[in-house]
Amino acid sequence: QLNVEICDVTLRDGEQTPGVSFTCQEKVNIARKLDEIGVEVIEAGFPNISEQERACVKTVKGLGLDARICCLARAVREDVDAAIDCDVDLVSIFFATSDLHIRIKYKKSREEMLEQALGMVDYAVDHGLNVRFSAEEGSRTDTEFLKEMFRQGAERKAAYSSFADTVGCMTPLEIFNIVTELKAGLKNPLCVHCHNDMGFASANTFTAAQAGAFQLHTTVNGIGERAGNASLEEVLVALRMKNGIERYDLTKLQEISKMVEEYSGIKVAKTKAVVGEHAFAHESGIHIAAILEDPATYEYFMPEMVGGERHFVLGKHTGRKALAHVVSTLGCELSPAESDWVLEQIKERSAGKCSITPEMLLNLIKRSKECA
Ligand code: HCA
Repeated sequence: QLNVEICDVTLRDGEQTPGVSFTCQEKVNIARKLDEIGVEVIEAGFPNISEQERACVKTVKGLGLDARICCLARAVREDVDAAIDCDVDLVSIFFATSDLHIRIKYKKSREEMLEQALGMVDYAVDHGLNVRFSAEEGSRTDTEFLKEMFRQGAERKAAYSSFADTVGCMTPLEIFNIVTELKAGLKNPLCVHCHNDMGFASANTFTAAQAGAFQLHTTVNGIGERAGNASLEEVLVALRMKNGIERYDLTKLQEISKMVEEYSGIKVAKTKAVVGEHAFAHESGIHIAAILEDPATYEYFMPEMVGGERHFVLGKHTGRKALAHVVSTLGCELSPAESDWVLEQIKERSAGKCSITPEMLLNLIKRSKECA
């Protein structure tokens, strides 16, 4: 089995989704649900951005959850002071390590930035904090510099080194290779933080774990800046299905997904893996006929595993068996001629892009008795 832990960053990076701002009560509800699922670390916020944010990180820390509470800090004194004030279990001290970011944002040399960041690692460690030493832009950073940064961070007692694919520019093979290389000389556990700009965030996160990354960053529904982050639900399902990791309570995944959808106002795509409305919906008559015999024919994992339900949808591809099944769930029965007539009506309506509601079906069943 892979040796991993989850650090869910919904309450911090997830809240950096344009237009998203959670109330403190919403953060508390999400944190409790993450804790019930068994997530090991919850990144609760960025306490130096406002008094309310700081107060809320303290509130989340004060809940006494099993999960450890983490917060974000730039490599500057006031951010680390805010983390100390919140008494978090882990502080992520980050700076952007790529030459592009160092030139544009900091206007300092790499060495000067590293010195400043290491000074903040020392400062946090001296104040009793566990530190995650985080390379924002790790994926576009000179590998030798990254190794040197992580080597020095570990020497200064950073508990973790963290690699961020900040602009989501990596493919699974690339992340496998870089994680393998970084891991080789590393004295502390490696974290990965993957963005979704090419749609690879969850795949990259899981692949990084296969290459030896320990702490995996996720957000519920994959929300986050731009195209978002790795999805908690996708990563946890992959850990269960591909690695047999049983300790997370996946039955709460649909519940937490709906909670975050409501609080964030960011609608989950119907086709989203694991939690989308269509994740366990079937329309094809061929598929439904097989599923009625054995759901494993067209479902890799069962909806119950993630707190979901299977749905059969009637439409253009519906066959006789599927129709008979759906009709029987409404307590009705159709003769072969009635069934053919209803099928014809369904196909006609779905060609007009009209979806078939249960009421519509009941009406068709009734009319079939007169028309067929
Ligand atoms: C950001 C920082 C970060 C990384 C944080 C971390 C990123 O740009 O907001 O590594 O802990 O995406 O690079 O979220």
